[in-house]
Amino acid sequence: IFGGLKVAPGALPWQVSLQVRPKNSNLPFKHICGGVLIKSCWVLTAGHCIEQNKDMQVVMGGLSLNTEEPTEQTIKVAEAIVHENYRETTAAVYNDIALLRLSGTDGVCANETQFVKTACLPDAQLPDGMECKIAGWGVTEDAQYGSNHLLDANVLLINQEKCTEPRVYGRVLDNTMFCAGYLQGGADSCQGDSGGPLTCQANSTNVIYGLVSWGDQCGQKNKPGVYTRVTRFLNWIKTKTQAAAP
Ligand code: 4AZ
Repeated sequence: IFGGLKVAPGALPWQVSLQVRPKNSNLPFKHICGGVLIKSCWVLTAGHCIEQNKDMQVVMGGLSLNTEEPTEQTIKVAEAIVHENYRETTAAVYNDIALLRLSGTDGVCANETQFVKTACLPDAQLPDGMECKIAGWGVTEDAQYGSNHLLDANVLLINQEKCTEPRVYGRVLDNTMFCAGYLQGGADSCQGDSGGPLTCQANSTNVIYGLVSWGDQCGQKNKPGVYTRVTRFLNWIKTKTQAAAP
């Protein structure tokens, strides 16, 4: 996160760290992406965060990546479901969304606490210019390998036509994505924040409106962060999370 501040305990209880290691190894798990808890056994993340032939786990309820905190819950990923139309080109990433089914029994995986809670899905489009929040352990202006402490920053929802202008991203942007941040440069998501939440307050409820997806560098003028438009995937999320239930 560029232009971020340290998150306080319990402030973003749906934020997760997605971590991987080579299959069947004893190497330490490494943070690769963010994610967001939407149900006890389901985490939403970006499609480009899924690495095949790796063991995956999620850590939730923690703020620091290099210390084990008593508030943390670590759960193995049983299955990763990448969107059927996920596609990466040199210009953009399309349908950049995936679901992680967590391991557990009888539909209980994450336990709800003050530090671990699900986020709501959005039910409507939100207005341009609205202030929303991004968070993650990714690259900052001072830390090129990422931040040990969870950071967050406020960003503004950017008009789709504005973000499709040639000087911004042009026509590679489609309706499964939206831009947020500042066209003059400033607060932004960056590498390692991918898959993490962009949350907005709608009717005094936090909704997971976007997932960190891509962008041309970080914090640069006319190159705001691009987010997966979660409202376009509500049916997909519903279908997949219901189909695999016991
Ligand atoms: C990345 O490399 C990445 N500024 C993520 C987000 C942004 C740029 C790059 C947005 O994963």
